[in-house]
Amino acid sequence: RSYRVAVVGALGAVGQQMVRILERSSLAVSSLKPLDIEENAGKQVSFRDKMWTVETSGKGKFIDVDIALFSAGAEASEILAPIAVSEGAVVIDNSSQWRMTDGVPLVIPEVNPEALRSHKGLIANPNCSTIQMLVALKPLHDAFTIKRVVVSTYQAVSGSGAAAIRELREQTQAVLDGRQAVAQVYPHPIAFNALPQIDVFLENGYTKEEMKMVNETHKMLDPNILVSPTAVRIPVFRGHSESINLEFEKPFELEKVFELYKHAPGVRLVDDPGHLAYPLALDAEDRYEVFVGRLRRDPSIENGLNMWVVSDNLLKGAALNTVQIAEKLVEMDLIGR
Ligand code: 11C
Repeated sequence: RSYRVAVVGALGAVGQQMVRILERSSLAVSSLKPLDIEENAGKQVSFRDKMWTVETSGKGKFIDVDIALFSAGAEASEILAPIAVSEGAVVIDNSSQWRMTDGVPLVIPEVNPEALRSHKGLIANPNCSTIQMLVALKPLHDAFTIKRVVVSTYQAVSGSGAAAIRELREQTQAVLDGRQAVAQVYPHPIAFNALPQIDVFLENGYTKEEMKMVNETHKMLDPNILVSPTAVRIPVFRGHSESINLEFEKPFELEKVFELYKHAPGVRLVDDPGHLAYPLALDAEDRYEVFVGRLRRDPSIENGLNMWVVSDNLLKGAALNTVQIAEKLVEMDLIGR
């Protein structure tokens, strides 16, 4: 069987990656329908040696679609995802709109694929910083039971989309030229800076990005894990890095952690301090894996571990995980019609 696939937001930073990842995947795609905002209608998208014309998204556009990959933002998704589902498509949504809604599976294929079985047409793709953290945490939680996570993120500007990528480039050039850096996307200059704010502040003093890491971890991995997050934007174009401190319930051997990571799905271990080898954002670009390294026992508590985790936020953090969910749905025979 082959599938008719739509990509909503096909010309955005993540949407373009979705088309590329889909092109490389083994999914049998009989047609691609790129959908985007009105001003992009009529543009062409190349997919598997053919050009496909961009149309505006809206009512009636999903009647001939089996799988719709959404990356058009939460507002668009709120309106369009229910329309697509009612027209018979299975929607995999990359926005934050539906992630915490009861009855909507939130899925990382390496972590909780079984949650897909209960889907009712809509599946949510998690936040990028949560995805890479949980791919790294899952094998350790299974082995030693994680009690508490303290995580600090170092996030790339591409997480905020194409305008933020331009902003970092322009501000960097301005500073090097001795001109004033103009901030538009972020509330402060991002060039040569580190901003301890990602997304808006909530009443509890945490940002929305930080609370996504808490809530999504509880929904996908274990509601009993305590999560203490700080999310920081840094002047890197692509690839989120995370410093993660774990406290386990059970005692553990460091060698066992290395052993687990040698075989963990979706993980690539890069940990050779003798040769100055550890995960780097620059090395993660355009790669599918979650890179794990700097593994070391936390000397300040009994069963503690420190680590450094890096992944391409546009791929495993977004487009790749979405396509992998589609592949999993097909593998598990969960796409009806
Ligand atoms: C960032 N994590 O890097 C965000 C981007 O909830 O899908 C993704 C926002 C989301 O800014």
